[in-house]
Amino acid sequence: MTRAVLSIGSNIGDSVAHLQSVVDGLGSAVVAVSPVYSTAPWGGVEQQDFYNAVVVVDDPEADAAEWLRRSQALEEAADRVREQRWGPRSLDVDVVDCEGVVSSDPVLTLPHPRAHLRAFVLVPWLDVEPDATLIVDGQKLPVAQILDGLDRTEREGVRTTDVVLAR
Ligand code: PH2
Ligand code: MG
Ligand code: MG
Repeated sequence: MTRAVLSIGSNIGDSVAHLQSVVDGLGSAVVAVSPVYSTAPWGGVEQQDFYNAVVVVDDPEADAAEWLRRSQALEEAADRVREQRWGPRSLDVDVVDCEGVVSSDPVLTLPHPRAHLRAFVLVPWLDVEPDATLIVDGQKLPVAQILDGLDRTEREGVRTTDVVLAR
């Protein structure tokens, strides 16, 4: 297993710098970086909007556990603040998908159990992988179809920005 789709987000501190630190930290493993979106907070906690993007990575040396390890190391390097579930954070790096692997391991559930509900994940993912698929309740579905099925308010909460992450 080598290829993974990572969702990155931040709404505390210098969010653009935090997102950029992921691209920089993953280095030559980075295959694609989506545009950066400004997104309404998901999950019911009142807080600032997030910046979100998706990064696709590929490294023959890395399995899913290794992508989780690298993601957590990047969060720690950004002085991750996370006091509340679905609350504000300086940097969140989530493994969304790893070559379609399905795992209910509580340490790393794959695919990400809420990715299919979140326009802030699906919209940037489609930018870099228009034919992406995601397994939802055991069914492999086109990400574009999943996004179409979300509430309009959820989709409209994801807005384009001028921010570009440097490769
Ligand atoms: N992350 C959360 C909770 N809510 N909302 C948006 N828009 N973007 C996020 O990255 C996000 C969120 C906790 O992981
Ligand atoms: Mg998250
Ligand atoms: Mg997370």
